[in-house]
This record gives sequence, C-alpha cells and structure tokens, in this order.
Amino acid sequence: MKLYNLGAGMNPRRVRIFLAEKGVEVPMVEVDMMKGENRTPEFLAINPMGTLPVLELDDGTILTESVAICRYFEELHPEPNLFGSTALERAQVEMWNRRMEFELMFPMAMAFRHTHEMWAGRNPQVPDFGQLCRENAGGRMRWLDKELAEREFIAGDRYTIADITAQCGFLLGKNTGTPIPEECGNLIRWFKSVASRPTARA
Ligand SMILES: N[C@@H](CCC(=O)N[C@@H](CS)C(=O)NCC(=O)O)C(=O)O
Repeated sequence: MKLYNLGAGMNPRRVRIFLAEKGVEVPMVEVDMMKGENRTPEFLAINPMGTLPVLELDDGTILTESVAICRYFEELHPEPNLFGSTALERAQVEMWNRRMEFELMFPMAMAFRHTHEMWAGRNPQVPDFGQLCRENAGGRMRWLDKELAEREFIAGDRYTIADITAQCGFLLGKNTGTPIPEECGNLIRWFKSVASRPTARA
C-alpha cells in the first residue's frame, strides 16, 4: 500500500499523526500541490477530486477522506484505540470529531482559502466570506475553551482522533491568521499538550 501525501496539508497531517500514534509505517508518495501535481491527469485518475490524502491498497483499491483512511487503520491495528472503545465512547468521539471538522476545521480552512494570496488564482476567492469564517471560528474557539474547562481532551479524558482533527485545524489556523484568542486559556493549555506529543510533527 502507499499513502499519497501533501507535507504541508492539514488533512494528510491527520493521517500521518494517526499512523504515528499507532506506530504504523506506510510508504508515502509526496504530491506537490504548488506544482499542480494533484491536478495532473495521472493524479485525477487516482482521485478525481484532486485532494490529499489518498491511500492506495496493494490491489489498487483507492481510499480518500482522512477519517475513512484512519478508520481502516483502526480496524487493522486496534491499539492504541483512537475511535472509542465502548458504544458510548465511540459515539462521543464521533460527535466531537464531526464538531471539530464542521465547526472549526472547515471555517479555518475557508478563511485561509478565501483570504490568503497562496490561493489566488487556484481557487475563486470571496474575501468577505473568508473573514466571516474567521470570525465564526473565533466564536467556536471561545465555546470550545469553556468545554475544555471540564476535561483534558476534546472528547473526554484521553487522546482520540477528535484531538488529532482539532490539533491539525488549529495548526493551520495558527499559521494562516486564525490563532487561538489569548483569553482562551483552556484551549491554549490543550493545544500545548497535544502539540508536545512525540507524534505531533509526523
Ligand atoms: N475531506 C477531505 C479533504 C481533503 C483536502 O481538502 N485536502 C487538501 C489538503 S489539506 C487538498 O488536497 N487540497 C488540494 C486542493 O484543494 O487543490 C479529507 O478529509 O481527506
């Protein structure tokens, strides 16, 4: 199998951190988005959406979507568990992972895409929409800060895929103009903790 990777991308990073937490190594093929390698006919034949990550299995089966790829590895390598162990915990992890994707990762990514010069010419930009997304993300960070007053990690008392999703989103936000507000002490404490894990730079 091989993993098509984009080193700087928020979503491929999710899969890399997940694999590192599992202690699993998968050969990687680097795709350079800045050179348009994800838009070539060859790559679009692998993933017509032109996005990364992509997992190609030995029989040629293609899996896209970070969470689907992570779920596949969770089944193959159940420990350490990152998707929840009991019916309730699995539901809680799913709930928080989706919230992190929709409420934080998505608006931070949209703020980046719609306001940053890197995307000019690659993606139609509506700067007002980007700015609105940035403000919405800020509101959601204040909400999450209150949640984290009660517990150590995003979905409960241990590290799960919901933390991986969130930490990759917040790293993008930090580097692209949507940082965690200074007054969000709980969120800053959580981010420092996950960013200091040995897998954080995978
Ligand atoms: N929902 C997908 C999103 C994949 C995605 O948008 N990846 C970005 C990198 S973070 C990408 O490949 N962008 C290339 C482009 O938009 O041209 C997932 O979770 O894998």
